[in-house]
Amino acid sequence: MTDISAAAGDGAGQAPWWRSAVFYQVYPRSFADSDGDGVGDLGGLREKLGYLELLGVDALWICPVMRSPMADGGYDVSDPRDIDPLFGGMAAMDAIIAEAHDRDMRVTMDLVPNHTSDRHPWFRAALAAGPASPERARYWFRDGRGPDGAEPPNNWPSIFGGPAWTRVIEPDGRPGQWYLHVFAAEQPDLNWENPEVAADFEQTMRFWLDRGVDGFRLDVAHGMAKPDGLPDMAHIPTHMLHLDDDDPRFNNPGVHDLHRGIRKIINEYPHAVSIGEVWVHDNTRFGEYVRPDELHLAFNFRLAQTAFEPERIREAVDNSLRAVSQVAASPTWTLSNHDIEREVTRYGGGAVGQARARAMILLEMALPGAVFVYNGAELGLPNVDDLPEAALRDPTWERSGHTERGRDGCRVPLPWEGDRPPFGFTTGTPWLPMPPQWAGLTVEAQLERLDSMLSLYRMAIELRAVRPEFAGPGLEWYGSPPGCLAFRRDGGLLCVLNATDAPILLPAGDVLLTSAPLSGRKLPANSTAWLI
Ligand code: TEU
Repeated sequence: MTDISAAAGDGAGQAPWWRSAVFYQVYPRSFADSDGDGVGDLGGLREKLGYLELLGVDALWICPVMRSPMADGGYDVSDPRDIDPLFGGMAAMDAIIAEAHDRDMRVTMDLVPNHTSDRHPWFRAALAAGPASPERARYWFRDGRGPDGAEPPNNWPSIFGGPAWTRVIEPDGRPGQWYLHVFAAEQPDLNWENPEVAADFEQTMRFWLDRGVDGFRLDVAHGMAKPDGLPDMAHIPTHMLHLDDDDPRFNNPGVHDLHRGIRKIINEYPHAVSIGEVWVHDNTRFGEYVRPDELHLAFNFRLAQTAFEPERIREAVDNSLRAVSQVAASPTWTLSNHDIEREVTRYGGGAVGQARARAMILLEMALPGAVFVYNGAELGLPNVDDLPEAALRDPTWERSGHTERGRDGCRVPLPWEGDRPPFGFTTGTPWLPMPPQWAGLTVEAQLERLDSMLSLYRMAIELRAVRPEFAGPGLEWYGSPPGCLAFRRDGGLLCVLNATDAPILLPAGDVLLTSAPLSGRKLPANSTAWLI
């Protein structure tokens, strides 16, 4: 393997590379297109690795690129050990691994253990084999309720809307059993109680680790175990984002044994990291996922769910630190991803949204732990909320009966250069339309401007990597005026955020970086300063 795998950082006393890494999340469909079909691909990513090196990120997290019919943007996998031709096939992935490593960047892949595509050979075989077959035992097939089995086996809704069950036509041509899909009908849930499922996942992990990847983001890591008897839900959530911790579809205790099994395998690859997508509110339950023999890291979404209000931000930070400190794990920070409205929009949009997103990225980069940057955040892209209905691709749109537009608004392709769509993203027609107003947000427009979002990200990432003031796992809150926040890192960095609508006087110290220009020693509204 290349030398960066050798320098794994797991030797005696050395912190593992991922503990305070900046990960860059690539949503491949939307990053860069190399073949003109309008959908981003690994060839496009390869051409932009120099850009990511310039940005200064330590690692990539590449959303699913395995073979898929693309019913959910690749989260419906029909062959987990091959790269979809849409993304350039296996050769393109091998090139990414090699060239990213040459540039000292780690490569992590998104794996989808909770479900497969309905076109996966296992699911096709399950349909053909009929009830009570070993083929069906890899999924959750059940008879329906009601006299003729015409009602779903329980009342669970799918996260994307509609019931979480679909009835199949049996080999004899009659309507028969139902299968469980917590997400789209094209994503049948796997039954992890079946040892074949774990064995196959082991093969998948080894396949990629042996090819040189540095770890995985595990999709729906909190959903892989199902409760005994698949009981009805007590409360049906009205919106897919408002899930509570007692939702029987997620966070069942059996999930921890599954993560222990996964960790045992990953431990054979000491440089590799496992990062779980874990949606759970309670700290103790969150901490359970990152115990020493489970996941290395888990996404904590508190900050991404927090308004631009100092008390709430402080609570979110404290909460995330507490959740991991109970089990001596590392915190993770994220402001957005491919499922969440972009932060510029969340913080109010326009100039205020931009200013606050700038302030928040400095706050986030000042925190101890790993940081995840979603592609396009470094350009200050807003959500695109006016996509024409005909353009929407998220399965949520159809499944919700056109009541929820879904997540396409945060997945619009990245603008690279030029003054009109498709801004160098593709030579063809982008899979989602790109707003003409993004001319000022292209990489080209921002690269040379010191006051751009892109330059702020570059400076913040570099300072975070090289300055000793960012050392240490802890932080201490400082007294600060109402509407402000201030904390000091063990290494001495002081981070001050001004969320009031007026300038504040900075405390003593040398200014390392600010998210907005100072006037004298005054930090403007909606901005953050780093002092040493
Ligand atoms: O998301 C799992 C998940 O729980 C989210 O779907 C979330 O509740 C929803 O997106 C509302 O924001 C993961 C992936 O991140 C997502 O893109 C996939 O669609 C989903 O799994 C199914 O694989």
